[in-house]
Amino acid sequence: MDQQIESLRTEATAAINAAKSPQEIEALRVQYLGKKGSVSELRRSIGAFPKEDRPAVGKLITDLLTEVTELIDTRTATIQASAQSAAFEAERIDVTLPGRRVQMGKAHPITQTADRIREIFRGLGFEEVVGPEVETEWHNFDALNTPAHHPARDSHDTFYFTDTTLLRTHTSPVQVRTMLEREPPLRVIVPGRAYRRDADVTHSPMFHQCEGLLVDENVRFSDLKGILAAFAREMFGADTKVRFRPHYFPFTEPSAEVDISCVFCEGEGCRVCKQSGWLEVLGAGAVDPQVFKEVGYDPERYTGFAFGMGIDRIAMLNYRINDIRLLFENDMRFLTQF
Ligand code: 2NL
Repeated sequence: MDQQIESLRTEATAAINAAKSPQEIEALRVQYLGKKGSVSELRRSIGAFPKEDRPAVGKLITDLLTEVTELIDTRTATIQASAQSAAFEAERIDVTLPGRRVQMGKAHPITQTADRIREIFRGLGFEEVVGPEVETEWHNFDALNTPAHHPARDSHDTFYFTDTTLLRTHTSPVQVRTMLEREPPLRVIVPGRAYRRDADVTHSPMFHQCEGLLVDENVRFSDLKGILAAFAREMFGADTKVRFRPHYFPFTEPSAEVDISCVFCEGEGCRVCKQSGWLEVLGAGAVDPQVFKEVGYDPERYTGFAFGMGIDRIAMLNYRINDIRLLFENDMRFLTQF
C-alpha cells in the first residue's frame, strides 16, 4: 500500500507541475480528486486492510489528498500569475516615447501672396470688392470694349454655360458692376478666381487675379505709374525698378505691360528673366472712354486707370516655382515648404 501511495504521489506531482493551463489543471483535479479519481479509489480499497491498520492507511491517504490539493492550488496560482504577466508584457507601452506631432496648418502660397498684395493696396487707399464668377457676356466682354468677334470671346478660350453666360475670364466684370452701382471717386481692387481654356506649365484653367481700378477727375497716367511703382517696391523690395512697355488691351488706352527688374539677378540677366534683366508682372492702362460710356460715367468729366496681375504668377516668381500645376495639386510635401 505504501508503495502504491508513493507512486501515485510521484505521478501526481509530476503531472501537476507540468500542467500549463487552467484546463489541464482541472482535468488533473478530476483525475486525482474527483469522485472516480485515483485518490478516492484508494480510499475505497481501505476495507481490504485489517481493522487495526485502517487508521494508519487512512491517514496516509488523507495526507496524500491534502498534498495533491495543495499542489493543484499552488500550480493554479503559478499558471494564473504567468498568464497575467504575459498579458502585461503584451500590452506594454513606452510612455516615454514622444507623441506624433500634429502638422501645423498654414495658408497656401497663393493665399499668402494674395494677402500680401491686398495689404499693400489697402495701404495705398484701395478698397476691396468681390463679385460673381459666373458672369454675363455683357459684363465680361461688351462693357469692356471687347467686340463680338474678338478672339478672347471664342469658345476655344472661354468656358461658356450658354450663349450669354460664362465663367469670367478676368475679374474686370466686378469693376464694371461696381461702376454701375456707384459714382466716382472710386479706388478699388478685386482679387479673385478667373477661368480660361488654357493648360500648360505656366497656365491653369482656373487662376487667380488681382485687378485694380481708380476713377476720379484729373487722374493721369503718371498717377498709375506712381501707384504701381510704389506697389512693386513694397512687394519685391525697395530697390526694384519698374518699366512700362506699350501694349494693347481693349479696355484701356493707352495700355502698357509693366516689368520689374529681375528679383533673382537684379537686372544682370539669368535663366528666370531669360537674360533680359526684366520680369513681366502687370498689365495696365488708362481706362478707355468707351468703358465709361457703357457704365454711364461721363468720359469728359472722369478719367481713370486700371491694372491687372496674375497672383499665381507672382507667387511662382516669389517662391521660384517653375510649374503652375504644383500650386493646385495640394501635395503636402510641396505645400509644407512655404
Ligand atoms: C493683365 C492685364 C488688365 C485691366 C486689366 C480693367 C478693368 C476695367 C477697365 C479697364 Cl473695369 N481695365 N482692367 C486693365 C488693364 C490690364 O490686366 O495682364 N492681367 C493679368
